[in-house]
Amino acid sequence: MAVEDSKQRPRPTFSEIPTLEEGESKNKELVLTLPVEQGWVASAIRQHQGFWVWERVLPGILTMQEVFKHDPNDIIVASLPKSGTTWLKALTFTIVHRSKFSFSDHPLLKFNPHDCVPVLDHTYAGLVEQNLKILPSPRVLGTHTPYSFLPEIVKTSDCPIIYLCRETKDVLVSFWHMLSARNSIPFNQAFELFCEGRAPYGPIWDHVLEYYTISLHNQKKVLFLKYEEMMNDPIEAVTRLADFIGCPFTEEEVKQNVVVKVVEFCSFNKLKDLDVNKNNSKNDFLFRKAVVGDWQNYITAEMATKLDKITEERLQDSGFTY
Ligand code: PAP
Repeated sequence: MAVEDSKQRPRPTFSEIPTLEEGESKNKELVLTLPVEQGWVASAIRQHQGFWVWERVLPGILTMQEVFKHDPNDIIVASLPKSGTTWLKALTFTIVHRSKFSFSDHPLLKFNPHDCVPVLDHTYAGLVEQNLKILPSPRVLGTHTPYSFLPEIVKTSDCPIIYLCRETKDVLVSFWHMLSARNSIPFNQAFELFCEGRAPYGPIWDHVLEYYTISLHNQKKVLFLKYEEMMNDPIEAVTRLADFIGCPFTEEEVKQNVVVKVVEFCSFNKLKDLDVNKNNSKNDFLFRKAVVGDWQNYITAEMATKLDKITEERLQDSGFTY
């Protein structure tokens, strides 16, 4: 099994991620000249072509644009961080490779979804060691980059892209929990930066709208999914996902409950309780609560009104609502 052949290397925690100076990228000099925001403490973010990206990741994204070797069978899963990426990766990987791997002997029982579906941005930034050549075919590849930052071949070829978005306030709360486990950025500070659009991969509304717009104009290119809808009806989402990537469930599979089995296999409780994900503090932020509307426990009504108003303004005329 190709995934098993790879050397399992722990995913780095924030504190273990090498600094830009230690990372390998010929684009780092360029990145260091870009506008900077230091407020996120974990790492600076730099502004490039309208978007803010971690300083240590952006050189990798620029390198990826130049050297990415596309396989015609590639499938891309894209999202803003904390939008349900881990879930989408698990589902897509399981659906695509369902004839290869049985549920009882499956890579996801031994590897975190991010090891089965690498984040291209981090791989090209040298932040994770992942040999893209040994992934089972078709490769499922992840990214947090805006659509406009994707390698040209990904945009111009038939490569399908699945995008998952999540309600802004829940993304912020999930994101802040991930960061606060590693540094002490106060929630209010994170909130203000978020509102100003100065958040990693933000402004988040622009990120969502880029993919949303493509999904409207080219339904074969981008499948646009919403976390809340998936939580509400995962069977429907999984069925759409399988149809979109060209491996629909057969009548026989439906009769044998394969769709339900995929949903259960990739469910929050199932993944969270696996040893590979459980006994590993760095996975805590990947499997935290998975509750729609958890923001209500952290964001005051006044803050919610402010962020909702900004969201409404930023999405105005786009036709998109969360
Ligand atoms: P990442 O950007 O670090 O990869 P990502 O997977 O996008 O994180 O988002 C993590 C969120 O998805 C967590 O939300 P929370 O902080 O509000 O709890 C996590 O709990 C949730 N999540 C992870 N796996 C699943 C799943 N199988 N089903 C539903 N939600 C999930």
